[in-house]
Amino acid sequence: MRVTFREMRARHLHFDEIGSTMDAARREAKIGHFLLITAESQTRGRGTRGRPWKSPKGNIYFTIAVPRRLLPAARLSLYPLEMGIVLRKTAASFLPPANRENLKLKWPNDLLWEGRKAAGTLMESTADHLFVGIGINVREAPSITDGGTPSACLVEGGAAADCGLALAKSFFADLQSRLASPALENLPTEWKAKALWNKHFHLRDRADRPRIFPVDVNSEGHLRVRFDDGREEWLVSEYLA
Ligand code: BT5
Repeated sequence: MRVTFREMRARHLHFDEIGSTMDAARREAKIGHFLLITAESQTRGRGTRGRPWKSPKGNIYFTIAVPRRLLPAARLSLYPLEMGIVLRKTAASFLPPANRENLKLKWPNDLLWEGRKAAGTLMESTADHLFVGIGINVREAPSITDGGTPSACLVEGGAAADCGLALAKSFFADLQSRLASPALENLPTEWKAKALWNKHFHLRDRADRPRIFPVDVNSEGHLRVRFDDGREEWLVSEYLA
């Protein structure tokens, strides 16, 4: 019998401090369960490609284990964009309505407040689960000294200083209900409507950190960028700072 999203069991574990919610989620995930691990601080928070994620108290750090067998392959390719859409929408619901449009996406799923990074997403997977790890700066915007995008926190946008845990739980519920519905056919269009355009970024991991402008996102979720000399390129995975 095929088990549907709505029949899945959900579990939540909360920690004051932890190494990384990604590792806890890997330890605790059980086949067929949605799992939410939340933490108030992390001692070994990580970003993509081994980069550190500063995780002081005052913010929220969480990982969701999504049972992989419920994710059709076709949906997986656009999953990073879909995570960004859900993250932006959930976070925006914690801001006063007048400020919500200032929350934008940076490809593929960073959350920007007034152009600075307020949340980042890390995706890892095993044969049974996809792990979606999110760090949201609620009260603290740590200083960024390693060449990454400058940081922001949601309190700057009017969020309540103590909303972190509620936000993580709300994202968990929103993600489950989103995944229970079919993927939107126009997902890239939906993503593009909420992204920050008309602003340059740098390709952080390339020699001389060339400056680019994001131009478009295609049906596979790739980003087209324009260099200062007019050249254009499609990016599949790359860090924009
Ligand atoms: C990310 O990586 O943006 C993914 C971050 C995912 C963190 C969550 S927290 C819960 C779960 N458990 C974990 O251990 N990780 C996940 P990336 O795009 O590679 O960005 C990393 C870069 O962001 C760093 O090199 C810094 O430049 C910058 N950075 C570090 N801490 C930050 C913070 N708190 N706020 C904004 N930027 C930060």
